[in-house]
Amino acid sequence: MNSSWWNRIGRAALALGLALPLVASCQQTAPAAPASPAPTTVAAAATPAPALSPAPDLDFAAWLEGARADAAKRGITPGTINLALTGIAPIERIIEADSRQPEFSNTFTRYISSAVSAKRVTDGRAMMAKHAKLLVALERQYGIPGRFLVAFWGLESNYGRNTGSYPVINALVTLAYEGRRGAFFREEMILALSILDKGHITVDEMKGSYAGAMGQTQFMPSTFLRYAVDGDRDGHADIWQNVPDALASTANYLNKLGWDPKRTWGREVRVPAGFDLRNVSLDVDAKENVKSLAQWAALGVRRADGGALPSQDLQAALVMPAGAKGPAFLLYDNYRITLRYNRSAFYAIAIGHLADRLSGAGGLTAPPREADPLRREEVVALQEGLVTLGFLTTADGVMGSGTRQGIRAFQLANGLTPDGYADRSVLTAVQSKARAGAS
Ligand SMILES: [Ca+2]
Repeated sequence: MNSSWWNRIGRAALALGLALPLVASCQQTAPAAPASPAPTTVAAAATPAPALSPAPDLDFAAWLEGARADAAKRGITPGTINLALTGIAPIERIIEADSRQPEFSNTFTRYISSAVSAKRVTDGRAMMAKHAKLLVALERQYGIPGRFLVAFWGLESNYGRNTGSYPVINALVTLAYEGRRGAFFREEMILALSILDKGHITVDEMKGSYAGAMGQTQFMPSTFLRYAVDGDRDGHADIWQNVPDALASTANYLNKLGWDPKRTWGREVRVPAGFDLRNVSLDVDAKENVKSLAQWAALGVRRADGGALPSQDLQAALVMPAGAKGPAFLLYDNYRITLRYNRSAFYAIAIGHLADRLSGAGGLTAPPREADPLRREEVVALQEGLVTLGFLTTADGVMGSGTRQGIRAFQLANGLTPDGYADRSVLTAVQSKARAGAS
């Protein structure tokens, strides 16, 4: 099930540093150390052990033996296996961060004001100028305009500044051993070992996010092996330190995913008064109600500045990520390509908007709609009300397209603005109707 529209706290959040509070807060919830004789405690305090290494764990030792055998079977050299997999232990704060559910759903306004901040625009424009020659060459070779490459670079790693400080092999070992998607991370671990084997990077330099997304492009090892390229032709694809390698790898990835070089991503638009909101797509993939630009124009949709839509033969979906009171966007195929990089509607819109800003465009014209995000328990309460009223089948705490469809059906049945947007006013309305029905 898709859950990433409102409730996203994945790679983009990591790239933006939003995971830091999680790491900080997990120190408060760390279990107390087992009682031990006073002299031992004093000795331990005098010589602090590495904070992240738990006591030796026989289960883990056995697991690691299996992983080493697997790696050998897959052709990883003994030297790499010994160097990368000797003496490591699961990293506790990764396990905690991976198992914690976000307390709040995010809002589009909060997300975009952080992802496309004034500083990120200024820095990105400086990067456009600094790497102008490289960007022209990459567009010629891969068909991706430089403003998009720099936008991905900006959101993934703040232009190479936040590439993640976790040792990638150890992080992947941790999640493979104890995480919720063990098989996935075990395979990524094997692939990361093979990147070391190929000599692209050393094990000490192979850093990334706690979930194993690596370097300035935040590629998982599988993505690296399929798409990373050696932009400056020195024999290594170094997405960690080398800007030509990182940007060429992003360009190659987008090209292989099918980016249309002749089109942009979409655009902010305005809808006329009385616009029928049943035309809005509530799906993260923006595949609901796809129409031609001519059809949208006939429904009264115009550019954000009030001008007529381009007269091109283009298919587009209309989304309103902050509901009817927020901005509206028409989204094209390259928006869906962007979702393949990171499956979040907020992320994909932010990439397109940042790219526009980098080539000189101004901010969004619709006034930002700020509202406190719903807490997880409020999302569940909203869903339970919708279930009671027959507009939803299950309450799973995840604000996905099914829940937004349920909200819109409730709004339509009750004469409310049918934008499928979850906020406290719709929560109150749903709960009040559910109580009335029960009494
Ligand atoms: Ca290189």
